[in-house]
Formats: sequence, structure tokens, C-alpha cells
Amino acid sequence: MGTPLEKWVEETARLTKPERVLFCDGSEEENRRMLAEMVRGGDSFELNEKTYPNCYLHRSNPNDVARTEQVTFICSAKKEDAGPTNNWMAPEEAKTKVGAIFDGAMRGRTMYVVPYVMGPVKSPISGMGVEITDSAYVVANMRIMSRMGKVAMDRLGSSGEFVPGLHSLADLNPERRFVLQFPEEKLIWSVGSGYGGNALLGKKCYALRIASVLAREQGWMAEHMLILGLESPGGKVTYMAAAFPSACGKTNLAMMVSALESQGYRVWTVGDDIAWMKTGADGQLHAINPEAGFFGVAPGTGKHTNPNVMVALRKNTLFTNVAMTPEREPWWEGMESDPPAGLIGWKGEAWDKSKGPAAHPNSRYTVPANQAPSISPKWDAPEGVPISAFIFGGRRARLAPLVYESFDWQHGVYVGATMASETTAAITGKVGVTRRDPMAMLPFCGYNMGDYFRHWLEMGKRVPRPPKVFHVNWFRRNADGKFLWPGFGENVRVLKWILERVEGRGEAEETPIGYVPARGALTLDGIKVSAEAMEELLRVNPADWEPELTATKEFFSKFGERLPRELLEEHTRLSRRFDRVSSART
Ligand code: GTP
Ligand code: SPV
Ligand code: MN
Repeated sequence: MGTPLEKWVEETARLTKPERVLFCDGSEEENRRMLAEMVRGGDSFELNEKTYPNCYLHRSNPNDVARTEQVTFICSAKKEDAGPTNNWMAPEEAKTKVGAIFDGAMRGRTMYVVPYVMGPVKSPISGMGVEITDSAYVVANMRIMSRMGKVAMDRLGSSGEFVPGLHSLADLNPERRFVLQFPEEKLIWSVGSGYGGNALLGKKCYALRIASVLAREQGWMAEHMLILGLESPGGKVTYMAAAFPSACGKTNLAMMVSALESQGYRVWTVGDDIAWMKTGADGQLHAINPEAGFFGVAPGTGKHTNPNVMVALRKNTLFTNVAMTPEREPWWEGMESDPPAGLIGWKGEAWDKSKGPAAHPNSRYTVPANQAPSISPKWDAPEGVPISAFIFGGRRARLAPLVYESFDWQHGVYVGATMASETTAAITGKVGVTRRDPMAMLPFCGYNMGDYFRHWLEMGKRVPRPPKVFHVNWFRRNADGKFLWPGFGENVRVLKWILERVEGRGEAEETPIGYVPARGALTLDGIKVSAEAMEELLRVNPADWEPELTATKEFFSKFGERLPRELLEEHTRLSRRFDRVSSART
């Protein structure tokens, strides 16, 4: 007979035809074999064992350096259930077409069976997955990013309660690369990529695309959000979750060293990318971080921007597509040291300035979460942490003020649904193009986004004490294209105002889009931002918002009947508020 897992493994082995099958237990010894296997493969290197003990550099295929949204599909039975923002493929077509690529794809290779828990092992909010892969690099990453191996098998037992995910590198041909989610079957198939969110199936494919479907069915939330605790003087910790699109500052915010530490404000890291949230007995949403590590963007990370992670990644860390110094240390742009002579670029070439960035702009580190000096004592609490504020944000060079608060939950859902951001290197494609990215979930929502907005509205009614909803923008620029706000550790000043608003203190001024901090309400002592820059940072300019309202309307029209009417009502209210402001001026 066999367990559901054994049956699936057998069936998969018949399809992919590996040379051998290995069930991963997650042990030290096994990990050493994985790392040795990676090194033998010729694309991975052990780093300086004195300064970076147990750290490795992996170079991916240069055609495979970021998530590929154009080949990511939601394979629901009906196209409408994938919705206008997702690529869709019929399940039978997907099984035939991509099944043919999987056929024999593991010939001559080892098939690794990787059982894992997403979330603290004993948490009722956690979930189980099993990834089958032919990549030792994926196994080594999954060991950092999830609770993998024996702990997971012990929790699973003989039950079938896991999300199966099948992954093969196949021939890494971009023409034969597919990332498929089957929301009805709760199944993942990914082939032809070994990179990040395409290949570590517990992350985006399960913890967001499949989990968002489960969350809607079961009345909880799976979101592309960091989770942090803000400690205030006296030691109280208030938890917040923030949704920013890829490479827009989640890891940095979650791990920041507070500029107001001497005043008693400190940030504790619970998670840096994903939050799973269920209503607790206290009526608040309780969040867990389903991951166990950080898969963070390397460029721009340095001892001034993110000192905590710079400490964390000095051991047991996998680096992907960064440069390497002659001392076999990792190097990237923004590390705050000049590129040393003899630097080897991310493709393995002798590097000089003419070759462009030495580290790929989407190069990453994979580091165990518990190595971060800022890790919250609650980061693996089974009950999660109660969330008092949701924060949306993105890269908006011109439009959005530094921070504003929504009027209420429904308006907050509108603020999230109308988010937009300039694209980054985290996704294959053009960088710097403004695109609508509701709740930072555009690439990660496993079903029709109109239904997703409805689910958000329903959660506001279902959760007795829902979080207050805010929007931030660290990326507003002046006329010369320079950032107006210093960002990073200084962002705590904005978190402090958010905390004060949550506690019913904090002075605010009403604008058509929501409440912005009143003059003097942000703690600005010791910061080098001019009064004019501050004025610009908090400005809500009706002339700028006019095209935004048009763009929003256009975006909403894609959803037709599936768009909740509440969002259209919010849109009308916002337009009226702007009309009132401009008529008051003329
Ligand atoms: P994903 O892992 O792709 O989901 O990204 P993320 O949202 O965690 O972004 P991350 O914190 O890694 O930041 C991405 C880039 O934005 C890095 O190069 C950072 O240096 C930069 N960044 C982060 N926070 C700030 C900020 O407050 N101001 C400015 N100017 N840049 C920032
Ligand atoms: C993102 O792109 O949002 C990431 C990196 O967190 S990846 O895991 O590659 O999706
Ligand atoms: Mn992310």
C-alpha cells in the first residue's frame, strides 16, 4: 500500500527516472554531502573558512538569475479563477506539456525527497510541504529556509497532509521553464530553473500562491509581508507586518538598527518576506513567519544599511551570484568597500569596471534566521505575534508621501489594492517601470485578485480587532533624482509615529488620501533632512494624484464583476475628497 508520500515519490520516480532516490533527514552529515555535491558540480565554491566559516558561493546559470513571472502559471480548472493578473494554463494541458519535460528529466541524477514544515514545528498556523528536486543546491537552501528533514517527517507521520512540489532543473532551457501552481489540487510543478522563488518551492509557490488559496478557503491570510516588533521605552513590543514588492526593503526594515535606540526604540525581527496570519483568542490577527531563513538581496547591503545581516552572514550562509575576492570572501556593490584587485565577477570572470556590476543586481544570501542579532525572542513562538499595524509600500519616485494612515479598514484595503511600485531586478524584465502591485501580491496571488480583495474585506469583518492600515514610501526623489529620505535605520521614526497612531496618540493632519503626520509629529532630532525636503516628503499634490486615479480606475476595470463594489465606492469617495480640496483652493 504505502503512505501518500511513498506513493507520490514512486509515481514521480517513474516519470522522472532518476538514478537514485534519497529521503533527506536534514542532518549535519547530510548537509555536508550536499555541499560537497554542489562543489563537485563545478558551480559552487567554499569560501574563506576563517572569515566565512561554512559559507559557499553558488553561481547559477546566467540565464537563470531571477523569478520568471512570464512562465509562472495558475492552473485552475476555470480561467476566470486565475483572474486577469495571472497567467493561466488549463490543468490537463499543463500536465501533458510539462509532464513531457519531466519525463526522464532526472536521468543519471539523484532525486532528493525533502519534507519540510513551513512555520514553527509545533504551531497550529504552520503547514507541511514535500519538495522533490534533483538539485543539491535546492536541498541546501531548503535546509536553511524551512524546518526540513526528520522534524518534518515526525510531524507528517503517515498522513497525506502536505503540499507536494515537484522540481527539476531539467536542461535549464528558458524555453522549457515553467512554474505551475494547481490551486484545486494544491500541487506545485516547477521545471527548468534553479533560482530562488522558482526553485525553493516552500517560498513563493507554496507559502504564497498555494497558501493564499488555502487561506481564503479556511479564513486566514497568507501575505508577502515582513513581521517586526517595535520595542518602545519601558519594553513593550508592538508587532507590525509590512507588504512591499520584491526588492523594496522588507528585509532591511525587518532587521534595521534603530536610529532612535538611545530613546528606547528598537526593532526585533520576526520575518522578512512572508506572514501567515490567523485570528487569535484575543481577537487580533496572529502572525507566524513560515520561513526559517532569509533569502535576501545582497547589493545595497552593508554595515550602514543592514549591520544585523552583515553579522548574521559571517557563517553557515549560501551566497548566490555575488562576486568573490582573491581571499575567497563574498563581495557586492554597496558592501561599503572598494572592489579589490583580482575580484572575480558573478559569472566567474576576472572582473573590471567595464564588465558592469561585479555582483548580479539580484544576487542573494541565504542565512539562518536565528543568526540575526535582531531576531525576536518570539520569532518561533507557536502562537505567533499579534499584529497591530499593516504597512503597505513601494517605490514611488514622485507620488506617495513618506507615510499616511488609512481612514478605516475598508479604505485600508483600497490603499493596498491600489498600490504600485517601480520594478526591480528581482524579476526578469525591465527595471524601473511603474506597475500596479496590489498588496505586493501581484506575482503571488494564487487566484483571482478580485476575489482576493473580497477576502481582505471579509477579514476586516471577521477579525474583531483588525490592524490599522498605513502606507509608506522611502523612495520619493527630489528634482535631481536623489532620495529625499535617508531610509534604513531612520525609518524607525516613521514606525514610531505608526505606533503612536495605533495607541491613539500621534498628531495627524487629514488629507484626501488619509492622515499624514502633523508638523512636528515625526521625531526628527539628529536627522539631516531639510525642512523643505520634509515638506516635499509629506506633500499630497492633487495634480500628481489625478493621473493616479485614472490609472487605478483602469486597473480596476480589468476585474469586471469580480471587483468588490466597496472598492469602487472608496474610489469615488477619494475622487470627491480631491474635488473638495481643489474647489476650496480656487
Ligand atoms: P525581496 O527579498 O525581493 O522580497 O526584497 P525585500 O523587499 O526584502 O528588499 P530588501 O530589504 O532586500 O531591499 C532591496 C533593496 O532596496 C536593497 O538594495 C536595499 O539596499 C534597498 N533599500 C532597502 N531599504 C531602503 C530604504 O529605506 N531606502 C533606500 N533608499 N533603499 C532601501
Ligand atoms: C521576491 O522576489 O519577492 C523574493 C525573492 O523574495 S524570490 O525568492 O526569488 O522570489
Ligand atoms: Mn519577497
